[in-house]
Amino acid sequence: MGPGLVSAGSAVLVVLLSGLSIPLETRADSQSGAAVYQAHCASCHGADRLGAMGPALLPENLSRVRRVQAGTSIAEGLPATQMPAFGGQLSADQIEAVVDFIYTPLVQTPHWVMEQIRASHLTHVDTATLSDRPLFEADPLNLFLVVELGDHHATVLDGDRFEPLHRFKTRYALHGGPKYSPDGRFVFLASRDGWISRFDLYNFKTTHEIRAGINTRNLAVSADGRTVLVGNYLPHTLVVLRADDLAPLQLIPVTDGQGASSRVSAVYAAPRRGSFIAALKDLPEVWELPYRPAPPGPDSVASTLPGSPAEPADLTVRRIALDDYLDDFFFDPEYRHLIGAARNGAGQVVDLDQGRVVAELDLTGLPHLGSGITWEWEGRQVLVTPNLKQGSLTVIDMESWQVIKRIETLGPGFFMRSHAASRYAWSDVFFGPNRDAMHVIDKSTLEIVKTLRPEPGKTAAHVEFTRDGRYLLLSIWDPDGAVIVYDADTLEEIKRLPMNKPSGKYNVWNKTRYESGTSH
Ligand code: DHE
Repeated sequence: MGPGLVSAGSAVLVVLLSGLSIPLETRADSQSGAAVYQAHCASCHGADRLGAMGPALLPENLSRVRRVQAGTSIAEGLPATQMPAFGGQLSADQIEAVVDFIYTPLVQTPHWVMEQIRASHLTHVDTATLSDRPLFEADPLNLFLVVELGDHHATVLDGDRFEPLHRFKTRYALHGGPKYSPDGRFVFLASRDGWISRFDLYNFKTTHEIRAGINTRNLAVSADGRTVLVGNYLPHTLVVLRADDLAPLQLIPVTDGQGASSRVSAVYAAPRRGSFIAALKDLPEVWELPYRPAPPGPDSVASTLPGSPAEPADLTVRRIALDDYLDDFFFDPEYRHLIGAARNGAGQVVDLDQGRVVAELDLTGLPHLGSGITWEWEGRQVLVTPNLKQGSLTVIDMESWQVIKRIETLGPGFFMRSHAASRYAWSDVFFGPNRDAMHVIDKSTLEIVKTLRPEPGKTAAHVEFTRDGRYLLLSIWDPDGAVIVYDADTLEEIKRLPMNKPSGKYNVWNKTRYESGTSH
């Protein structure tokens, strides 16, 4: 559900947001800023400034952005985001006015407390009536969920026959990878406006929903399948939910204990540590939140520990101090190291056991570590990451943390993918004139061996492999788009399925098994 403007045109705007009622009284000197905002910014950032497709624009969420930088971003756009340049349409005075406006506090600080979270909880079906076997003929572990951003739907795809099995409406503007329960039956989806949905893939039904925040980043599911953790931009909170029915269990304010609070950059499950990791945007800290003792070995990654208590326990926070902020990050396969980068490109390696920074990384531009993948190269493990600002991929030795190679590409990229069974890695060119190109990299030579242009003029992005790694799906990121199936070895096109701006695609097996070639 998107935020709705109920009354506009006066100095006091009132917004109703499924339970949120916020007077948006603005100071007289920001009136023209308010008008410019409504005309040019509201469609993405929300009429209420609480975020929609774009992030919330409030002083508490702009603490790291100087006013002059905000003005530059409005005039020139912001690299690696959907933020366009308005310099051609707005005068310098108008830009200044809108900057004033977004730095003006709302009369009432928006809050979304436990009582409101609890009141938003929805049960859509009586789960006792649901089948515990799939109601379709297909391998349930080789399904794909394809998010179609164009009309806010998701398609469930049979990963063997490449046929759609079901299509359903999602909340407005899903963002971040949906996360599966360890058995692959349930998928958890997060929308930018805070709604968390639990969808049953065996029965094709949304079972429960809850609004965990006003402007949400993403969610993570614990490896034992019992707990969901949600990270928010607004308010500055983490929300713990019971995975069985999304009942809210705990609300954790994200503060340093001395008056400063922070947006959450992202949350992840670190299965072998038995914990969640939360990266913070406005505090130079990373938080670890253990939910149970770490399981004994790699095979127990997706299992429930015998003797686990019936209710997930309260999470406690272990704080790890950093040298810099973490805007984007990546884990090594053992979840021992966290490799993080700030938006200025500085990279640091945090040893999560020791709780300290152990290496600096020679990164430039804006590395997109969240889309990095690992593979073995000449007897060592390498991390390869696209760059949101530069036309290159960075190959990093994961023992020495030295950069081995920068692979030149046709432009900045967003997503990378491979599979243990494939000799190739795929990397898109998401930005610029070559955004219709997709590079194929030979993992043994670290060279681009082929550049495909699946639909000239339309963005080609985001690849995901089938469970066995023999085929892969690629998005044509356009309302009149498609998911294209390729043979991972011959690189030949196999099939084209029309879709409405398909963004990410998520294979149940690869996600629940933490396949090294995909994001987690
Ligand atoms: Fe994303 C994942 C952050 C803009 C599409 N994006 C993520 C994750 C983070 C992140 C931290 C990992 C969470 C997860 O998967 O659980 N994204 C950011 C930003 O900071 C940024 C640059 C600005 C913002 O608006 O928040 C940003 N992202 C975008 C887009 O503009 C994209 C292209 C379109 C959209 O949906 O808004 C986009 N992001 C995605 C997708 C994933 C994602 C498809 C999941 C990738 C995956 O394969 O797992």
